[in-house]
Amino acid sequence: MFEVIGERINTSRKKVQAAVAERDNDYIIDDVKKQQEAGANFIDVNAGARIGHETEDMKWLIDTIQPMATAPLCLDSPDPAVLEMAFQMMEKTPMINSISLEKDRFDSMMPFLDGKECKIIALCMDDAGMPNSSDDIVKRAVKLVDELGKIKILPESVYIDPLVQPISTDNNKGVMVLDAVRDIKKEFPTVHITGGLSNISYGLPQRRIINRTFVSLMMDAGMDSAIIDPLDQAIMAAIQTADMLLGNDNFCGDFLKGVRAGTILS
Ligand code: THG
Repeated sequence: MFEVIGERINTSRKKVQAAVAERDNDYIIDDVKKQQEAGANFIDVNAGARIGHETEDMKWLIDTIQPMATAPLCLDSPDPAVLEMAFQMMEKTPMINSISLEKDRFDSMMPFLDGKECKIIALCMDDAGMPNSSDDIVKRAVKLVDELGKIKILPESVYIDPLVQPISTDNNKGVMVLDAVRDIKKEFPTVHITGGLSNISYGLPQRRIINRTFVSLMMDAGMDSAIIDPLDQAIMAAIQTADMLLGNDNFCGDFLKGVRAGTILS
């Protein structure tokens, strides 16, 4: 089953930032409900945008969301200390977003993850920066899966984020990540592939058609999860349709259910 990580609870979004600053529980609760109703399997929570307030904002968001959410949370921060604090508050097994091969981050994440039950997003990023080739992405993914295996985090709990880059800067960036995803799935059939998609269309007009065409291609390559806005009905319909076309929808049942519910339109 394709897993949708709902991205809306992120203080880089102006309305969420205002709601967090005002401690407006109702706004946050209502948004999470909408994401769940639209099919979010995880709720991403990112409090990184109010500089100097991340720890207290994250704590408040978790206190607000955790009692009402039916979906598990995806704790989103580059700061291992924030992730550790957030993890300690969890009542259900969360997803942690993220670890990478950047030395400082890697060295503080590994001891904290050791022995924990969680799903983990692993970014194909290291101290040299973003990957420059398909091989670069694959090598980093292999290293991440191997290292996480040493602390007993199995491939089926690992969500590799190959880091999608803008096609507007280099027309090879689409094929580069698609090829990498195929190779990673060949090496580790049970590992998950996730990530944000909207970077692909950065710098171009009509971004949503690019994003939803790209997600269909990524799904053929092996992507089985994405960090997206589940209230974007067109991308959700593209995902459901691609899932059916890839043979993952028995008797086209979910597709037909979506059509009857009015969420899948041509
Ligand atoms: N990989 C992983 N985690 C991630 C990302 C990723 N977490 C953060 C981000 N990328 C995904 N989340 C969001 C959340 C909100 C928006 C985009 C990505 C968003 N952006 C508006 C825009 O781009 O137009 C601006 C928002 C506003 O100002 O309201 O909404 O890649 N592992």
